[in-house]
Amino acid sequence: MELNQEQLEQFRKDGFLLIRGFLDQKSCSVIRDIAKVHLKYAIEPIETEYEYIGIEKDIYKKSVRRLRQVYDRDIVFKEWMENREIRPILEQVLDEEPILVTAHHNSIMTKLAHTSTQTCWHRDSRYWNYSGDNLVSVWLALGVENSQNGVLEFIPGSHKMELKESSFDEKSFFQADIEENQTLIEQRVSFDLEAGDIVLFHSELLHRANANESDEDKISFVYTVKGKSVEAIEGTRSSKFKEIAL
Ligand SMILES: O=C(O)CCC(=O)C(=O)O
Repeated sequence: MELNQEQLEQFRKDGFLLIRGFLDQKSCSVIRDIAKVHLKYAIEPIETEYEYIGIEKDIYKKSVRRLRQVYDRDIVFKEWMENREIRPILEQVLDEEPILVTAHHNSIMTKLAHTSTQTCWHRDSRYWNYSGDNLVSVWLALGVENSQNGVLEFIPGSHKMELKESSFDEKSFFQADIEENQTLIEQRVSFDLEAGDIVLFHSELLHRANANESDEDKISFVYTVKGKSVEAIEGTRSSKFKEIAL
């Protein structure tokens, strides 16, 4: 499959692109079922809500925010990350050979019912260390995602914006409660997703998500690819995990 010119231009302009119904329902449910087992037993490596927000509450200590390092957990996860159908698309958006990064994302990302917290506005580059910013993440919905259960929200075009340091807090979150950021935040967009929909988004794109206010867990898959010319900076977390040429 390849993107048409309009889709490619949209990705370049907005920094994200939604592709509906990319993965079939059967494959989604196989991935989801395996993910649920890993979530049920909180199989390491994981990130808990506590590790993300730092609030010392038992529910957050027990609540898995994401399963990390999923590439090596199960052949089914690996196969999705090495899916051949998506490769021409990745090559188009990166405009060079795609390399799978396992240091970042490489996750089953959740918003578990009743115990999740919001994800604040950020650029993924806040904790990534590369020689350039030609990195794109692939988000796969494994069920319904909407504003009630914490669907992703994006600020179109923010991947190209030069933003002031004062717009971010000490953890490099784009501050939602200061006047100077409101005009941009008002431009946010989101779209309801169904299992099998994918969203491609640029590493510099501002995005966030609400906590899950529904009674069902939200489970998604996210992995990242970089252009071949982009290099992980030595001595950082970004350089400590393998990369796979697709
Ligand atoms: O919480 C989410 O659903 C999104 C997570 C995210 O954007 C991230 O961890 O970089």
